[in-house]
Amino acid sequence: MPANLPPQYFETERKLKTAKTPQEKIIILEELLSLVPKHKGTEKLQALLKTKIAKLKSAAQKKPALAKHAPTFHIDKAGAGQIVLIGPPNVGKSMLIKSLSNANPEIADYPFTTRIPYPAMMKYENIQIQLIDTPPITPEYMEVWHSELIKEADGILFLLDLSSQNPPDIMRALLAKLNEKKIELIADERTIPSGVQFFYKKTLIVANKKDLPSGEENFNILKKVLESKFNLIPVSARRGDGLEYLKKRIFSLLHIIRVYSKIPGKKADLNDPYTLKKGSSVMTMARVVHKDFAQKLKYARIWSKNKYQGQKVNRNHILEDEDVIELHI
Ligand SMILES: Nc1nc2c(ncn2[C@@H]2O[C@H](COP(=O)(O)OP(=O)(O)OP(=O)(O)O)[C@@H](O)[C@H]2O)c(=O)[nH]1
Ligand SMILES: [Mg+2]
Repeated sequence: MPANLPPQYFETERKLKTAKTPQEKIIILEELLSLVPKHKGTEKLQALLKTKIAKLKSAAQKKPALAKHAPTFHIDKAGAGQIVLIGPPNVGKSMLIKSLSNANPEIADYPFTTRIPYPAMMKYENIQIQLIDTPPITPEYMEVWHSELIKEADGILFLLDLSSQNPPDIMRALLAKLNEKKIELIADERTIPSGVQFFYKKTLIVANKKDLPSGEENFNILKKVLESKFNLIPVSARRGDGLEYLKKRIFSLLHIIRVYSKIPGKKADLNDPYTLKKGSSVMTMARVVHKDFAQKLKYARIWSKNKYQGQKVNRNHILEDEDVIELHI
């Protein structure tokens, strides 16, 4: 019986030749398997594809965690914080980076377009936040450097594709994969549990491709399943929906505040904030401005959006976002 393979099968088969990692090959072979019409004439081909997938999967699992010459991709932090974008293949991670920054990463409609991490800077009001595009993660395989990158990040954006088959299942599988690497993603407002068992990482779920048919409907389904654990933000990286709101949420994910230093008698430079951890005091700011200031600090004057207009505060006063501070020594 003839196999009658669809033309799409042969197009996908061509991609197999350029696939470099076992992970890429598995995805392409699984795609091929889904394209094969299921009847007697294709039984041999189906079996062949399944064997190839099984072999690659078991080889990937046997691979030692740290190969002798494993590549490393540490990226130095820049700007007010470092956010790492992760997710399954083809969900639009690179397109989101492109839409949020001036970077120009490769974007394509096939999986594994991104092969190495790629840093970019996103402007948020008067600060810059570093975003890192990464290759996709699959339940089968994840590079050691990939988990290291996640462990070092100040926050995670986990992207899902609203037009894909079953985002909650994909997500569950990837969360389990991350757990294997001792990483636990948690909602941004949750307190980090004590104990050293896991690297807890504050995470926002970004549900992309809202512009595609049923995007909104699929988002509501996804939200119902995941909202007890995570905050979800619907966006279209391509059309731009939700991106301004996403930027605000990325800023809050970092748990930082911006404070401006002011010299007596002069205006503060509102384009040049110091970024400090939420909960920082006047003393922390003094230390960042200059170590002499910290030692000699007597008091500070504070101006804030709604509350203060030059009142004196002591060194333990807790600062809020956009406070203006005059340090007196
Ligand atoms: N309709 C629609 N398509 C999108 C959107 N974002 C990305 N895409 C498309 O989805 C495909 C994958 O986009 P990429 O940005 O390369 O996805 P990725 O997650 O970086 O993929 P990998 O690097 O392979 O993991 C491309 O064809 C994009 O044009 C979106 O918001 N809407
Ligand atoms: Mg990419």
